[in-house]
Amino acid sequence: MINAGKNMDWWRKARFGMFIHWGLYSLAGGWWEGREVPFPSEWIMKNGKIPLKDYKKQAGLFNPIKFDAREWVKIAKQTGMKYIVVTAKHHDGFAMYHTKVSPYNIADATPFGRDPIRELAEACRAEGVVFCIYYSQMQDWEHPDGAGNTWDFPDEDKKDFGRYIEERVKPQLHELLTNYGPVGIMWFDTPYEMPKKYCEEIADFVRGIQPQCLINSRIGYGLGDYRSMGDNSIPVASYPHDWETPMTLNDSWGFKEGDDNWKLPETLLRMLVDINGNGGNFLLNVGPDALGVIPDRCVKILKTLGDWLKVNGESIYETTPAPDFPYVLNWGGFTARENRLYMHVFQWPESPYEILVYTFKTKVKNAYFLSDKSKTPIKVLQTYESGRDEYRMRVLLPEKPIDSLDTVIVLELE
Ligand code: FHN
Repeated sequence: MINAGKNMDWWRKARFGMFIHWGLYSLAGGWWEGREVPFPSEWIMKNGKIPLKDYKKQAGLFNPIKFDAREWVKIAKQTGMKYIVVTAKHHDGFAMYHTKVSPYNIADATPFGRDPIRELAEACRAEGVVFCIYYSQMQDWEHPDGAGNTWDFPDEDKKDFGRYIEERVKPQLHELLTNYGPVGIMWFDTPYEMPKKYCEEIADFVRGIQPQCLINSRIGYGLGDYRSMGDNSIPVASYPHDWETPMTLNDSWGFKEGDDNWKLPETLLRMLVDINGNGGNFLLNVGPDALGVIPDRCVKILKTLGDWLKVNGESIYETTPAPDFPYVLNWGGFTARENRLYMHVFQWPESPYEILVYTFKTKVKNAYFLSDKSKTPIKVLQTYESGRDEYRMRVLLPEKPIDSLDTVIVLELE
């Protein structure tokens, strides 16, 4: 990516963040006039071709009285997430903050009347979590010149995309970058066929106001600081630039009534390790409901991850891919930090309870379970293979795993 290196330090150390999709669509929850509109819920307006005048009426009913920014940030923190990316404006064009650019915003158009983005920014600062903003720069289904709304504004010839950028995007970005303190990432989305000129202008505009603010690759044309992989997609090998995988916890990004396809904690943990082990960050999404509550089931899953990270976080944060380790491993994977390699064992071996590891160029001087404070040594039998100039090791394990999710073994290298 373009600016790789610049300001990436905090991001590279973080490894795990929370994505939050929350907007007017959370009220409909994927259903319109008694009919389920196909996934995902934040696309309900477009997928259901809902006329803007009808969709807008939801604002009068949107009153998330249970919203508590501190609570959300605490959930993220207890899960071990180091940054939060929250939707300030998604494709529907409704601003979830108090913008003066348009009355179509949560503070002016709803009975709630508050500015959740401000409250979240403050809560993040208080809790030491990096505050980041999602902004849909191309699609805006409310602005007549924005992209995507072909049912209310069918006449493409009448659209002036440049006017939308000047009237809506830049003034809103200006507000978001000047009224809410330092922003860790300005997270853009779906640039599709957006002309390069506007992408460059927006990137320069953001950097002109907050030079330290990172921009993800969905700004388009390789102008970002790091690569956002496709939604829910994890590359199978390490990638030569900084990258991040955005992932849903169930199937929808926004809250969807009846979407119970929750991923299991063990699945998510394996994803976290696979992503970190290949040098990426994991941005895991939650979709709070219309009252402002992160669903219970979701909180429970996150708590399991958080409990594991409290014990094993050393093997995740600030890690890099393990050097010289090109093989796909069926038992789990590696992360690395300084002179330590972390073996994440998801699949415990059957008798004789040992894992064979090779291709290490350096000898292991000590091995122990990360959760074992006394660091009782684990037996590792090592043989040097001069032909291949590497060590072949047998890591001898007890019969049962120490952790039912992922047992981490530290290999301290000489
Ligand atoms: O269209 C959006 C979608 O609603 C969601 O915000 C995801 C998150 O990465 N991004 C787009 C699709 O890639």
